[in-house]
Amino acid sequence: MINNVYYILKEKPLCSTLIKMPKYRLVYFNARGKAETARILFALAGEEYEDVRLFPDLPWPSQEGKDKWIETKSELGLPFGQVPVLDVDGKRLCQSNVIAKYLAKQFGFAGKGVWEEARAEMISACVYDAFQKGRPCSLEQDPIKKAELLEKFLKDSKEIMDNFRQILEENGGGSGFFVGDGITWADINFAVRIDQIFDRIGENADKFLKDWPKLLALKQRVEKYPKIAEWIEKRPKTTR
Ligand SMILES: N[C@@H](CCC(=O)N[C@@H](CS)C(=O)NCC(=O)O)C(=O)O
Repeated sequence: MINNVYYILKEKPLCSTLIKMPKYRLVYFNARGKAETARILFALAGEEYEDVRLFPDLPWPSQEGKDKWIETKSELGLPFGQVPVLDVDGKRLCQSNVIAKYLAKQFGFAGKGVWEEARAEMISACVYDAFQKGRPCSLEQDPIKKAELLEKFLKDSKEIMDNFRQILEENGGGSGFFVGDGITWADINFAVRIDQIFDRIGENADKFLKDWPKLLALKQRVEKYPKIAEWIEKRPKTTR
């Protein structure tokens, strides 16, 4: 029954060699949203996983989609009733940043040592907070209130971008990454989540970032990693 609502993007037999590889399954809606950082980490690491997308044929947001979600979610075994959920050999994790950090540690993109790991986590938490601020605007239906919320979000975001710029520049001048000397899940989170929220509010993240050229260059650096670029090219095209 549950399998009928799943869209399995890739269904390949997992490693059958002598080394037992963990079997990963990532469950989310048919959107980039809070699952995309994890998907990019899988792409960057070249790791197999099942990209499970719930109700790909139902429009979202719609009453039909919401009804189907309420009807189905109790059957999915979600630890706290929300997605994304990562299933690792039948054990489950929720919370997008926890999932991303777990995968980053598994695949070597969490930062080197305790301090870099903590900095990457700090930046990811700030990315989450910064872009959650766009949600009221993205959900508002009244055009006048929406315009007011958009103005406030863009104004608040300018201050936050200055903070991100400063943190980036503190790390060797700002032409590398947020933490250490290589890409971490913090850079990926920044690049992914800014696109996602700006798309949701009908704005363009790259256009907005023109006033912070080093942040724009960081985003483009992340997107140009060959394995990431390949995933961006082939992933399902979704509006959010
Ligand atoms: N803090 C959580 C929030 C998860 C969340 O809000 N998930 C939404 C989808 S983006 C959800 O499951 N909504 C359906 C529901 O709450 O019933 C995270 O980062 O994973």
